[in-house]
Amino acid sequence: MSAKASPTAAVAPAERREQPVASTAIAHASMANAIRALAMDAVEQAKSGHPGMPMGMADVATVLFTRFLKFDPADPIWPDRDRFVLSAGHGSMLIYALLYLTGYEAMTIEQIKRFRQLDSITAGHPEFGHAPGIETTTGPLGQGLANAVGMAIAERHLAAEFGDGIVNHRTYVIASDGDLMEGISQEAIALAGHLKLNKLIVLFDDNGISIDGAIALADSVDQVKRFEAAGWNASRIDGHDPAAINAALEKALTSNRPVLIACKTKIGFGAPTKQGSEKSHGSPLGAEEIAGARKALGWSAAPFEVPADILKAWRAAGTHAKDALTDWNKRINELDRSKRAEFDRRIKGDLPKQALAGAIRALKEKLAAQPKEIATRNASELALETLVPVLPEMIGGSADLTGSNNTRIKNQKAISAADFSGSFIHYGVREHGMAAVMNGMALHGGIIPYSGTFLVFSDYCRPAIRLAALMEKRVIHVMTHDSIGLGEDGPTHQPVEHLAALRAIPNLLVFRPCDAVETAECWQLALETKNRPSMLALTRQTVPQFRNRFDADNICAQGAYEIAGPDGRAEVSIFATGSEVAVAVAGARLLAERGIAARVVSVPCFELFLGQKEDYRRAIIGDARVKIGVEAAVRQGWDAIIGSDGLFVGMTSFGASAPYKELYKKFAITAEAVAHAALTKLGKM
Ligand SMILES: Cc1ncc(C[n+]2csc(CCOP(=O)(O)OP(=O)(O)O)c2C)c(N)n1
Repeated sequence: MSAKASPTAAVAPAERREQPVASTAIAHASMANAIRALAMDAVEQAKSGHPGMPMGMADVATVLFTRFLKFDPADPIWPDRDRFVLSAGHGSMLIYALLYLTGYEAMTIEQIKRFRQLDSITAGHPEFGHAPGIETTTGPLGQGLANAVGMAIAERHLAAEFGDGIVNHRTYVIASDGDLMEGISQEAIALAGHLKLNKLIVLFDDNGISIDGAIALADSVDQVKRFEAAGWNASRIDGHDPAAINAALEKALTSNRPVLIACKTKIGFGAPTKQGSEKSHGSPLGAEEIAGARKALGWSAAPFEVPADILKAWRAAGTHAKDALTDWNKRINELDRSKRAEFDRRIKGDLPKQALAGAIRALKEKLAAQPKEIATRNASELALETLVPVLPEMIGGSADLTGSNNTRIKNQKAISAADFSGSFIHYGVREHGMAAVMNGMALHGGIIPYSGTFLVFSDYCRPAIRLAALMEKRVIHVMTHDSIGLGEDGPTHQPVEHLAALRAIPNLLVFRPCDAVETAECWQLALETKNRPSMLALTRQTVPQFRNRFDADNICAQGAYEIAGPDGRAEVSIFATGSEVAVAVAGARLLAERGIAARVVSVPCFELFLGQKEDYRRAIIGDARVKIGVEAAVRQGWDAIIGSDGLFVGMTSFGASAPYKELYKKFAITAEAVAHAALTKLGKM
C-alpha cells in the first residue's frame, strides 16, 4: 500500500469521499495484522496482559488511524488534533502498537518489548503523561468514555470562542462491553446525547465476551437502542470488514448527534483455539497458540518484527495530517495577536497571574474592611464572582445542586446544545459522570473545570477524582454541606469519613477553609496548582470571619498557621479546620478564663502543611503539653498533627437529623468539650 493510496485524515468529509474507499484488502489485513502480532508478542514476552481486545479491534483501529484520525506523531500535542481515547484500557497494546507503527518517536520497539516492565512507557494500562499520544489514563472501565465526553464539550466550547478555523476536531473512543456496563457510561452518554456532541464517535467493541465468559451471562441490553434512547445515532457493523468500518465512519462525520458504531468483532481474532473466547481476554496466548495465529493470519515475521513495506505504510499513515497541520498553523498565525496569545495561554494552562492576584487581593481587602459572617459556600460564591470574569478558562457546574453549592454566579451563561459559549454546565444528577467529564475537559486543555455537589457524594465521584490525582490534572471540586453542620438532612447527607478518605488520595489537595478570607485563599491555591486536583469542603452554615486584618500573602499556602494565641507560651494547642475553628477559638477562650493559655491553629489543608519544611511544621505543631484536634469528622489522619497521644474532638459515628446547633451539642463538638478535654489531660478537672 502506498502512502498516496491512503486518503488524508485531515481533508473535509466531502473531499474525503472522493478518495478510494479502501486500500486493497490484503494491504489492510497486513496492517491490522501488524497490530495483532505486536499485541501477541508483547503480552507473551511480559507474561501478562490482554491480547484479545487489540487483536479483535485491529481492523477498526487500522481504518480509524489510517483514514480518519487527524494526528501528527511529530506534534503530539497539536491543540487541534483529534482525540483518541482507548476507554478499554486493558487493551493497552492496541494503542502502544498504533503509536509505534504510526511513528511516535518515544514509542520504540524496545518499549514494546518492555511492555509492563518497570520504568517503561508501556505500562499495563495506558497512563497519561507516560507517552505522547496517550490522551488519558484508562483502565477503570467507563472512565475513558466519560473523559471523552468532557473532551468533546471542551472542543465545542473553545470553538465557540476561538472559531472553527482554530478549534475543529473530533473525539474518537474505543469502548468495550465492560465500559458500557459500568454505570458511569449511562451518565456520560446521556449528557453527550443531551448536548448533541456530534463530533464524538464511539467505536464499541461488540465482541460479546468479558472475563467471566459470554456477556449473556450478565447482560442483555441492546446497546444500539440504549444509545439511540439517549439521543445518539447508532448502528451495527461487521468490525472485521474495512469497507463497512470506513462507511460507518464516513457517515459519522456528517451526524448531527454523537455516534455509536457497534462493531461486531471476534476477541483474539486469528487465534486458532482461543478466538471468540474469554481465554484470549487477559492472559498470554502461549507459544503454540501464537504459532497457530501467525499461520492463520499469514504473518511470518519474527516476534516484534514488522516487515518494512508494512511499517512504511503505517508510517505514511502517520503523516496524513501534515497538510492539515500546516493549514492550521497558517490560520493560527493569522489570528489577531491578542487572541493568539490568549489561545496559547489557555492551552498551556498558564493563568493570567496579575488579574488573578488582583482579584483575590481586592476581595481580601474588601473582607478586611467589611468582615462577613457567612457560610463558606457563600464565601466561595463571592470568590467566584471575582474569579470567573477574569479567568475565562473556568467552566463551572453542579450535579443538580446549583443553588446549594453556589457555583453559578450571576449572569453566568449555561452551556447548551445550541450554544456552547457559556461557562456553566448543568450536569444533572450525575456526580460520577461530572467528575470524569471534568477530567476530560482538563485533559483536553484550555479549561479549568470546577464542580459542585455535596461532600457526602464525593463517594460517587471518587474513582474519577482518584484518576485526576494520578494524572496530575487541575480539576477543582466544590463540595458543600461538609459536616453534621448541614443539619436536618441527617446522616445520609452528613459526611463523616469523607475528609479522611479524600486526604488518603495521593496528590489531591483537600481544603477546608474556616472563613471567607481562607476560602478566597484556598480558591487561589487550587487555581495556582497546575498539577494537582483540589477539593474545597465548604459549610452550609454561617461561620464567623477570623481574618480581619488584610494580609497580602496567601497564608493558607502553608497549610496551617496560628490563627489565635496568647502572647506567651501556650499550655494547650488546638488544631481545627473549617467550621470547627470557631469551636476551637471558643474553647481557647474558656481555657483562658480558667487561666490556661491556649493557641489555635487553623489547618485549611493537611497536604500543604505536611509538605512544609520541618522547621515550620515543628513550630506550628509546637510543644504544648496538650494537643487537641477539632473536626466534625473521624479522627483518621489527624495523628500526623496531634500525635497518637493527642486528644480529638470529632465524630465517631454517623450523624443524625436535627437542627445543626443541637447536633454539635449531641455529638459533643463544642467549646465546652474542647476545654473539658484539655483540663482533664492537665489534671485540672
Ligand atoms: C471499573 C473496573 N472494573 C473491573 C475491571 C477489571 N476488568 C478488566 S477488563 C474487564 C471486562 C472485560 O470485558 P470487556 O470490557 O468486554 O473487554 P474484552 O473482554 O472484550 O477485552 C474487567 C471486569 C476494570 N478494569 N475496571
